Amino acid sequence: MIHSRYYTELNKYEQLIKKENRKSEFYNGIFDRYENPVLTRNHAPLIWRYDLDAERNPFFMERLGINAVMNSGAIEIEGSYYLVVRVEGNDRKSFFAVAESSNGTDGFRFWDYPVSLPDTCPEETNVYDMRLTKHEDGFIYGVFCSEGKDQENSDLSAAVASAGIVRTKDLKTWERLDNLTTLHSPQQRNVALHPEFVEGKYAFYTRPMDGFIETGSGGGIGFGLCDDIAHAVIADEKIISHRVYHTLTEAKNGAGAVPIKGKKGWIHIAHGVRNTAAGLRYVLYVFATDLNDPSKVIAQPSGLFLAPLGKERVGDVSNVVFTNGAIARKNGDVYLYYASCDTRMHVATTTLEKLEDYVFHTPKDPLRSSDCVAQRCSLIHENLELLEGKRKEGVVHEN
Ligand code: M1P
Repeated sequence: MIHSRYYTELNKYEQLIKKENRKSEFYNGIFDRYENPVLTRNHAPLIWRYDLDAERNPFFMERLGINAVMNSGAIEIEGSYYLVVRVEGNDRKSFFAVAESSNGTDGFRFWDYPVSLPDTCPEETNVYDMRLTKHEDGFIYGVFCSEGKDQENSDLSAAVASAGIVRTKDLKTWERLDNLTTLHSPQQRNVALHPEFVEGKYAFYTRPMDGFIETGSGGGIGFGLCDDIAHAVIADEKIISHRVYHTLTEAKNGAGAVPIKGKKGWIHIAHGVRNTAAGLRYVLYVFATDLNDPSKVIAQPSGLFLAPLGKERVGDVSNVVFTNGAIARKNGDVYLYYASCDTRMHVATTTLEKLEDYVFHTPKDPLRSSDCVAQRCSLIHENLELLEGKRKEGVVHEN
């Protein structure tokens, strides 16, 4: 018999899924934020968490709880919005699950079963943060972090991260390919596959790291080519977005959503990390690369694009926003999916036109306070002149 409490919880669950999500009051002209997260751990279906049988579960307890839903790959297929979500169980292991919405901003509902990845790596303890690439070869690729214990290090927390690769056509059946090998980098995380061939090869954004947490000599977001996606080996990585002293990328950075093809360049929405007395702070930043040479940065606006705000600032790993998925629609709308604090998923919406305006017209970071003041004073001066001109004309407010 099904436990009677199930129906109460189901009612709450359905109310949550059906809750409309509206644009919030937040304004910066660049993107819109939304009032509610698009996914929380409460969006995990009841059948994932409870044993519904009243005899086996007389107190209707969660048997397999879900702790968080976060860092999701994103893709549009035939007008529907899909997130391949990193779901973290109460046991701290992550897995992937598909959540689907008809409008991209609310109504996300998980499919009944999570993704069952082919279990080809016995050393793999945890998987997370899948970037989805609709590649011109016809497949949808998922590149994710495959993590296992560092067997050569007696420190219990020592781990090794590498990039796992899967491909699918329907998000249901997944073929696992070899993990990526990078000849000059011992560890990799935040790897994403570029959607087009470059010089006839598969092109990856990488993040070379010496260790599991610290990137060490890994200088930033890398770029490398490989011939065979089924046995991907990158011999050379070129750093394209560097870590820079006293900027938001000082501690580390990493590729985020798979780059979006604009009119003037590839738009990259990445994350940058700085260290603070309160721990690491993760924000998003944007840069553009050349349409013909995606390894060449052609624009790099100053500063952060999106930072944790208000309720977004608190969670399992506070002061973090992280993206690994965006959807750019044919009509120019862009849906950026980001997680806050490794806890929940949000959406921000904008357009490709606005993103390009942002990336190509936001001033560069002058890198020194004195130059930043001069940069700001120049903006203030121009604005005051404009306002003064209008005042002389007798115009107080313009609509
Ligand atoms: O906890 C914040 C993020 O930390 C890692 O990102 P990075 O490799 O750049 O430090 C990732 O594990 C990511 O999942 C997590 O959100």
